[in-house]
Amino acid sequence: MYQDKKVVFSGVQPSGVLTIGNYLGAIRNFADFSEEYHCYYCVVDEHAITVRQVPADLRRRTYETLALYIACGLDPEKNTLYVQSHVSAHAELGWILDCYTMFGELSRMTQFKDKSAKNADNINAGLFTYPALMAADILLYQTDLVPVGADQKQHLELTRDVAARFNQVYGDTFVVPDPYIPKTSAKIMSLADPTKKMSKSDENENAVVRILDPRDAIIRKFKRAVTDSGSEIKYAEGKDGIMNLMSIYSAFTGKTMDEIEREFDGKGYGDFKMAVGETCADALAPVQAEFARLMNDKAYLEDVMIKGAEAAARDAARTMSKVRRKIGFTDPRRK
Ligand code: AQP
Repeated sequence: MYQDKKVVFSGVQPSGVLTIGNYLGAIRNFADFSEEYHCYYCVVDEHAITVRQVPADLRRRTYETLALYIACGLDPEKNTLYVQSHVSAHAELGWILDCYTMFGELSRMTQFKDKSAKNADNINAGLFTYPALMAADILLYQTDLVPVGADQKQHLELTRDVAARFNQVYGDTFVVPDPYIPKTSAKIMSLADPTKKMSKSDENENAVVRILDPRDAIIRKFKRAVTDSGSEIKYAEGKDGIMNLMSIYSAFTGKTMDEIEREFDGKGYGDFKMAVGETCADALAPVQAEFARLMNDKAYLEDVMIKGAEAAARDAARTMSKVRRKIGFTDPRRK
């Protein structure tokens, strides 16, 4: 779509207060692309309603997620920051792609299986077709690269399959995007059960460290993190809890696992957990300060939302026009 630059798209659901999983696996990396790519970063509220949300909370978290984008270094002048439901083309292309996504493919999605197990009283059609809407989000902007955590890899593969299928039937329509998954922090695990992904909607507050948690809460949660009964700080099988803490420490400090093992040689889990907690709290402090400032300026956030949605809608319209024509929808206004 942009001859001068390649395109990056990513999104975060305003389905809870974001965790260090969302931060290290996704948002922290977004700003790295701002100079070289044309970037769209979306607050995906339409995805969030696949799980029941309290309307007032959803509204507040939408503002919070946008403010966090900016607090994490995304300059609205250099990135298109907007809210998914403000650009109707997402839902429109989502429906169309529903018709090019197979029941069998959607049935194999592990996120659907996990989320339907967690929300057994609300296994709605949107939860099932979520990946087709995600494909629409990405393909609307002719995206080349999608920075996401490892949990989204399967959805990205489906997006690629849907794009290739559509292109095969109608000729080149969509760019087939590649995922960008960070090496060190692609999957931050729960502090209460290190075999499970850390998730913002987890009901156990001790399992998640949130970007906005106060310093003492961050340190307390790391102190309580579940580890094995050993005492050595080692990146080794059977030590899921320690491996997770080492990944978090490595992501914040840039140190390798070998360096971390040497740094804590002869020290116990208590010292290590304290160091991880303090490092994490130090790293998040400037983000929290900037977030607080932005949340006091609702008019600015709304201005960003409006301008972002206008720009995104303009760009999305180009893809929509192509798609509509190719699949055979009539357009009597087009001369
Ligand atoms: N634990 C994680 N480690 C690394 N990356 C993660 N991401 C999420 N959890 C981790 C990445 O964060 C981005 C935004 O995620 P999302 O809001 O679209 O939804 P999600 O993947 O379902 O995240 P959560 O926190 O688990 O939300 P809920 O609890 O609402 O389902 C994505 O790039 C994701 O990979």
